[in-house]
Amino acid sequence: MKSGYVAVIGKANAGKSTLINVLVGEKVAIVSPKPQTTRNAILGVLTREDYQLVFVDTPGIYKGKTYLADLMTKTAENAARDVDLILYVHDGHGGIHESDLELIKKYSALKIPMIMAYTKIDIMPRENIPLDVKKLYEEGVSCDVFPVSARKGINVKKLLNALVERVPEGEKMIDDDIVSDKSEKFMISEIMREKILLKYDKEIPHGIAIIINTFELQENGVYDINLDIVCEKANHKSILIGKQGKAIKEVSSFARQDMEKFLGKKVFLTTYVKVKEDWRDKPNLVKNYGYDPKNN
Ligand SMILES: Nc1nc2c(ncn2[C@@H]2O[C@H](COP(=O)(O)OP(=O)(O)OP(=O)(O)O)[C@@H](O)[C@H]2O)c(=O)[nH]1
Ligand SMILES: [Mg+2]
Repeated sequence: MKSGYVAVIGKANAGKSTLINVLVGEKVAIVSPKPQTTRNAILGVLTREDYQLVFVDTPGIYKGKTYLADLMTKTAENAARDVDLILYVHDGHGGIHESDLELIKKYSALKIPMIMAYTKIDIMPRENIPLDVKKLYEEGVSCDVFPVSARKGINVKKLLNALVERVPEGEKMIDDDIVSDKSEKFMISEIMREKILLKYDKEIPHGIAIIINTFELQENGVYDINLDIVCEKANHKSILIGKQGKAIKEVSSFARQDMEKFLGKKVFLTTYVKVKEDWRDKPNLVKNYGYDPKNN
């Protein structure tokens, strides 16, 4: 059979996680319109009779100013080292900039086979696609470029076939029924973070960490989940909570519904908002909150 690791690399917000979720056929990574949604390297596994692709979702490349942002960039760079193939994701509707070409060249220099997904074609003028692809080739991009839309499922199958073709012959690496390397508890904390990314603006969601205190299936079949939402400034806490707790109630309710869907069980969710001044710049806190440079 064909089998291999595929690192999914690209700028922040390019559409990497959305594409992986579509390729794998299950939601293994959260998605939001804000850059820096993904913080860890997350495996998404697609197993069929004759192939197994293990996708490594990575934090988008983004020039951040915090220790956590640097760590995320390192996570992405490290993920691209020991893989069989790189799937470079480019946001087609965002145009082609010098910074895109630089990044593409940087990853091409690793001498690992590469394929490019030129994504979000559903929200751009069709006539720009061949012009952009031509421009990429003229600028020295040598890998195959696949225009796709993850949201509308356009050309995703074609891209998948190409990925399978490019990975080596090998053994199955991961059991059939496993789609992600992350625990249910991890996914629960990510669902909470996703809802915060969707609801709040500016720096607030980027300064959030989720700590799960309790994650327990009770005898009555209801999950008891108790978590802390850690933010980095006192004024962020009051915005998170909102007038008479309205904002936090709303976002917790959205999160609970999604958690119930994910777990297939009722959830009793309790959330607390806490402040840890500038935790994103404090390596020990960053580590405590699950972003360990060694395991990332
Ligand atoms: N119209 C359209 N939107 C898309 C498509 N793919 C992703 N998006 C949107 O683009 C935004 C970013 O998507 P993500 O999948 O979170 O992007 P990412 O590259 O994983 O981002 P980071 O984790 O922050 O690096 C979200 O709002 C998605 O819904 C697509 O094919 N078409
Ligand atoms: Mg992502």
